[in-house]
Amino acid sequence: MENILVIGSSGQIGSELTLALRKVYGNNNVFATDIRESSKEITQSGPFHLLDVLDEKRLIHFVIRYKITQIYILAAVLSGNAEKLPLQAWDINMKSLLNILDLSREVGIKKVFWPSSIAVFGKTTPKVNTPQLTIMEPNTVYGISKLAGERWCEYYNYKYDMDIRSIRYPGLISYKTEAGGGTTDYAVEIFYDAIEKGSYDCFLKSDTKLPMMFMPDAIRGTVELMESEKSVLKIKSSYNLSGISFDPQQLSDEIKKFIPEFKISYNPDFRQSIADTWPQSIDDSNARTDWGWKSDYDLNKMTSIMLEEIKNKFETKI
Ligand code: AKB
Repeated sequence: MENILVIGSSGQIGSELTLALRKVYGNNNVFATDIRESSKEITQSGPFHLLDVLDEKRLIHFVIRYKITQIYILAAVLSGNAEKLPLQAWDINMKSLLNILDLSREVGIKKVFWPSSIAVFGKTTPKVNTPQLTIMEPNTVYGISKLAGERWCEYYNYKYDMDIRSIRYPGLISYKTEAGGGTTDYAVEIFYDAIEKGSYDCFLKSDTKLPMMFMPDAIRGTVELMESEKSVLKIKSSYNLSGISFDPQQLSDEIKKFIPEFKISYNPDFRQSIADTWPQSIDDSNARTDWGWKSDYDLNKMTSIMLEEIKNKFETKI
């Protein structure tokens, strides 16, 4: 039997991944934790505990008490926020991972999942169809912490023969929990403003093309990676994963197909210089070959679901 610990169940990924894991492993076997309260869907469908990943003593006590066998560590400070408080962000992003890696080695956790990001790439990386293995000189604190994290994951995998798995997520687009502090967040905010105000003032330039992914793809990809046989997984650091690539103008044009009067304006801020260092599209052939990854959602399908679901959200609030 598996007992799964999810750290960061209130965040954008955690709020959906926890529910998906409960479907696979059973509600009572997936322990949701965060430093803040999670949604009712999570707290009412299975165990939820307030837990700080930086509190090593409580963490180890928790893992032993609930006989945890797998850990998903999703707590992180994202790219935009990390630039505001670089040293704190580095501290949180690295300490949380290292606490889990070392605890997992000590108590013999079977599998660990840790999210990396397209932020591991930088200005000197080829921008189009960015390969799995390429120049990696990230120019943001978040990117530096993710690249260092990948190296630590690979190190623990080889040195201690552990099973730590990871994905370099593109910008994630979802409607259940809003993103917070990232550079790709515009692609979530735009849907809320399109419905609420009929317009959006974008903090990136119109032609800033970035790799993105609809959350259902990201969740399925994560579960599929974690369910794969260890022997097929050749990448021991983190897998490139590709969904949809688009720029703000293309997203706005797609929204206009559903809301013809929608208007977009552009007012780039500090996040533009972060986005300028990231790839435009990702080559995920290693993930396709090793564990059969394939994305399901294109721009049109994602836009139509996002608009529908966010409209429902506003209507049920009224
Ligand atoms: C961010 O924008 O910081 C994140 C990411 C691409 O990892 N969404």
